[in-house]
Amino acid sequence: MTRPSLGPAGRDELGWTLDRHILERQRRIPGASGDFTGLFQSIALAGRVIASKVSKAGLADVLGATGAVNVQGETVQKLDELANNVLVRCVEAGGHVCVMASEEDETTIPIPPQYPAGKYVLMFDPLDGSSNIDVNISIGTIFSIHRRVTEKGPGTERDCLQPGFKQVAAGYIIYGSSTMLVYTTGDGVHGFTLDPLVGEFFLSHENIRIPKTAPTYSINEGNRSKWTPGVTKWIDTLKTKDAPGGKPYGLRYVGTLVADFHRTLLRGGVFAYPGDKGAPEGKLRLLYEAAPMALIAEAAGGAASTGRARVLELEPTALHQRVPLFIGSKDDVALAERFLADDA
Ligand code: AHM
Ligand code: MG
Repeated sequence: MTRPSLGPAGRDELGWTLDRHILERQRRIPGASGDFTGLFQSIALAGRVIASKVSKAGLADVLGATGAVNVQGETVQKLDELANNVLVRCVEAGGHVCVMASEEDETTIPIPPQYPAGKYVLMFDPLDGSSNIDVNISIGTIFSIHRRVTEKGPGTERDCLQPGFKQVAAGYIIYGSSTMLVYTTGDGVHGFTLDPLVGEFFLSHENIRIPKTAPTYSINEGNRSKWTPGVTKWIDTLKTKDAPGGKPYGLRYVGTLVADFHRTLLRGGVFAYPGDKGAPEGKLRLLYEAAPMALIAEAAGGAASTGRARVLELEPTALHQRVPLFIGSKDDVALAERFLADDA
């Protein structure tokens, strides 16, 4: 039987699966052990399981709260807990990671002693956008992968508290009108769409580049009374013809970081969750929200800032540390930084 020849990129009509994409990259690294590929496969499996639960959420008694409150003081939704458990279970036995950390767990998540400790560290927000779960609006999973810094044995918090530029890879899965996994290892950002019938992620968005600027801003305007003068002046300017391009910017805000970031990545513009008078450190968490998105933004040609500093250079001091975030098109983030300099 003859097989059709492969296309210019070495692909045929079967498409390019996530597994194959990662494997091809692994082969380019001399001496690669396959650990990273294995870890990625576990994360993708967790993503497929969570996507399947999310898509049936209204039918499967997984909506609503568990009655618990997490370390952040937020109500834990049943799907938060389910996604957290799925990720831990999918990854812990693989021997690829030495420790994990999650938005839902106060301390690091150890690897059970019956499994080998691997060389990577995985941190995640299992279900981002909790407030949108029960109303059928896009939610997501965010993940960040580091190499361990401790020598051997069980991983520790020290393995987690590394600056973002040291991430080996970062990505997110968006459970939207379709499920997509977007990731970077620092050189290029690639998006894969889940074919739910085949149960596989296929490459759909190769080498995503974020536009240099675009007329969209994304911020919770309800917090305006608490904003600093710099943030207020910046947003007010974006709404007038003094905005870049000479026309007012449009507003888009979902309230799920993964969804707001995904749109910003593909279309350009800027997403912001600033610090304010009540909470100068903002709302979003550095290690498993801001830093992974920052790695993706920069790898796509965009930028991520606290308003004063590059997110990827921050030295974390605590697992659940929060950080102000301005992320998206390079020129739009730079403009925010210029306005925020007034707050100094
Ligand atoms: P979560 O991880 O508990 O869902 O909280 C983080 C979410 C982000 O997804 C989103 O950008 C932000 O909180 C929205 O906050 P707000 O409702 O204050 O606008
Ligand atoms: Mg979150």
